[in-house]
Amino acid sequence: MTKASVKKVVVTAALPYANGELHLGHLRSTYLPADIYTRFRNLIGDKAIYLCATDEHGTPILFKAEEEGIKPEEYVKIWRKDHLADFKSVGIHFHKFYQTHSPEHTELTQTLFNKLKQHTCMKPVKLHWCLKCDMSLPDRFVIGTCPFCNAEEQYGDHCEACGKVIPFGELMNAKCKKCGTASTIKEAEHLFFKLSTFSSRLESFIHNQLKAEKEVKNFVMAWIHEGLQDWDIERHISWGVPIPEHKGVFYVWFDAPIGYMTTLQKWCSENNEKFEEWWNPQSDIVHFIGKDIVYHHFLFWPAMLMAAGFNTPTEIPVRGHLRLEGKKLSKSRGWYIPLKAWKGKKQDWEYLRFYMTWTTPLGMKDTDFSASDYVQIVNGELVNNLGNLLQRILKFSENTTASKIPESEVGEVFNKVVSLKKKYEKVMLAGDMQKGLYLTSEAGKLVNVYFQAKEPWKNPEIAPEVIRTAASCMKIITQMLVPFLPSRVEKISELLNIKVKWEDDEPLPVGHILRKAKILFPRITDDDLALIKSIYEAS
Ligand code: B3M
Ligand code: ZN
Repeated sequence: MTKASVKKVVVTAALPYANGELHLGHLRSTYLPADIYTRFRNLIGDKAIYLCATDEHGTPILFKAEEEGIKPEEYVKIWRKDHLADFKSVGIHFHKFYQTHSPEHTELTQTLFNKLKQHTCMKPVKLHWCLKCDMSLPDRFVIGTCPFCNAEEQYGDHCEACGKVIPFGELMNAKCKKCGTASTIKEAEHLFFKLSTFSSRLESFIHNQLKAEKEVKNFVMAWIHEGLQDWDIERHISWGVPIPEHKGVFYVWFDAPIGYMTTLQKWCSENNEKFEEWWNPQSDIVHFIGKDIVYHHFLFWPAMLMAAGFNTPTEIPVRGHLRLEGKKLSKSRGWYIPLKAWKGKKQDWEYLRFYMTWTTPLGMKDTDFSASDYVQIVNGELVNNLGNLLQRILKFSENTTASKIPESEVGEVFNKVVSLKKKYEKVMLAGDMQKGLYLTSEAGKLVNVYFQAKEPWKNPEIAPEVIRTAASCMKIITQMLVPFLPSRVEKISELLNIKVKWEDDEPLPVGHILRKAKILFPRITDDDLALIKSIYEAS
């Protein structure tokens, strides 16, 4: 398996707002699959970088900073630090993690705007206005009923129930979020991006170019067919990227995706690389997102790129929401698992990665985190299957050949494992980490069955074949585990005394020395289960 051509791969994950705790929902839909994907692309010999940043503008942040009586600059700094520590605690490795409130980002946003200016225009808008607070009420400052689906308690810009973007002033029964006063309408003029003129280009891009799940594409196509509205990109608040030659700042969703580029530019400047060599039609540009921001990534962002003369993303993998023990997450009610709590309860972050991947399909389907399911899956599929296999191989060879790979042919099961690895490469390239993990586990099961069926402890004449075959299979399985369990893989490699090389499909050489067995995968205990449940059950 040698690589025909090395691709440059820019992997991004949706930029987390710098205004609240990260939890397992974020990890599962976005940050973990993107991390695994990047590690996989590097494993197979591509040049992949994983970029992210805090999304620091917008009204919610301004609102919360005001509530806490600190400057928004100070406020986002606190959360940026918090996010970075949280990501680290579960092995999420970014090549660069930057921020949207930065001089580079302001400059790039304004440059990009200047390039697409001819696709903007001024239009009259109706602003929600609070007479009592004497201010306009953009986005999160106003709350009311969605004009499309009648869901109540929605913010002014985006309905969480139907996923649609709500045009300015059209939220119904609107009230000031701060003081509850019914809003009045004020006429004004705002800057609009002419999204409607991109309908047919977007349609063909999504249909013919973009790699994404069919169900997501269908969803987006329906929006296009209903007719796209031009997009109000101007706000009058004191926090954001100033619009050149205008009074306002950009709507946060205009500048946020440009943060992907800002971070790439920053990484390039720190690593002696050229932006144009990474953001171009030959490279892969892959945006990992959760399903609630499909509209922004499939429509606004590609249209902005087309308008400004940049190439569009190659692929947008989307994943659904996480529930907890069958119920919707609720931060206000404490019904969620913060990343911090996982670490706080001293739970294994790689076991978490394993479980989250095992239970997360590609596509919009929502799935559940259940503590007892977690224990069952990890103890069954990882500890019993893969962990015990490693243990068994090392112990048996220690007792039989003093840990030396003996002279012998390799059993047929080795070829089967190598062919599973080939399937794995295909599904992982298609962004389906769950299937990749299933194939890895299937390989482990095959080898366990082989070991068991041969009964080498009863049949010494077969022992050399079993040792060489099983240990060689374990080498291939270790390669497949790299993206999922980066830290364990280092330890397994030490025990097998190997260096992971993806293109190496050979059995271990005769005479190779294995190390002594060590427990790398302890079982999750009932105490652990109780600790995990204590994170949310008291609430
Ligand atoms: N900050 C987070 C969200 O809506 C938002 C993503 C921006 S990605 C450019 O999930
Ligand atoms: Zn008010």
